[in-house]
Amino acid sequence: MFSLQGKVALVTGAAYGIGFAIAECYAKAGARVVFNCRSRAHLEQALEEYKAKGIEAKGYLCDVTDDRQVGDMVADIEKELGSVDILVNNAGIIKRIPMTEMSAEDFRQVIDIDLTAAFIVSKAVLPKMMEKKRGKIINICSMMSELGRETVSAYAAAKGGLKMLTRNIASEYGGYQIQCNGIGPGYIATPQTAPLRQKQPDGSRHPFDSFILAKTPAARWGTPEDLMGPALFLASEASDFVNGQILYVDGGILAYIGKQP
Ligand code: NAP
Ligand code: GCO
Repeated sequence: MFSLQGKVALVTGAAYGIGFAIAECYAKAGARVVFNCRSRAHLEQALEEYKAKGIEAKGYLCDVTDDRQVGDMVADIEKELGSVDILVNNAGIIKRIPMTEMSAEDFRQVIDIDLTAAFIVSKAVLPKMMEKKRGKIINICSMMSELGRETVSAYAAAKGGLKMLTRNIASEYGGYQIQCNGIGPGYIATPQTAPLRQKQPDGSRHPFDSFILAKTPAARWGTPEDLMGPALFLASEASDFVNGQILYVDGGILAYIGKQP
């Protein structure tokens, strides 16, 4: 039920971090994995790292906000490996800037990568999924699909939008036996969150790091590997009647009011 044997899986932005762990897990479940990123250095290093794990991943230099580059990549995947059975819209960025100081250009860039790109890549793979009458799209959402906090207005707007794009794809294409679900990771230790965990000059924890430990019932940061099981579930036959859901993988953050004083 959890096998991905014979499936082609495209995980965007899987050069490192959460995407890399999801792609690794899919490869171990039998899928042929494809990823993309923007930096050639990241691409080459990732290819080495996949190889070191015994995974034959195919990597593309492709910016997910550019529909021409995405179209070329998807056409090439279809030619080389066959059409995409599983798409994970994982590529994302964050800009932590107070809203009153943020330029509209910065705001648009976050929306472009974290939201519009999921539309662009999904649109590129949907026609073949509709032809085959099966397919899985998994959007990597966030705590910020539900919650706000200081400095992340663009990110929260994008991830809130991505939750609704997920529900809309499920609504619009569910009849083709295509499932579109989201994963909402909690606070996961990756390069994206490294600044929030940086040690203080005196060696103590960053105040945000301590805040997250207190706010998470599991009392730890998540790891990219924590996303493997949920991502496999949503990519496999095991979730064929699950559609339009966001699975929060957050160590319990969203269930918790916070430590009493
Ligand atoms: P990360 O460590 O910063 O990795 C991001 C990946 O996306 C890299 O491979 C990056 O490679 C690629 N990327 C960025 N912009 C791209 C673009 N325009 N086109 C193609 N690739 C692009 O991030 P992460 O922490 O693993 O996060 C992965 C996803 O999970 C993101 O959507 C993030 O918002 C979400 N998320 C993260 C956390 C967390 O706590 N870490 C929690 C919830 C949700 P290049 O730089 O080479 O392009
Ligand atoms: C932040 C973090 C978050 C996480 C994640 C939470 O600055 O608050 O970077 O946004 O990355 O998305 O689920």
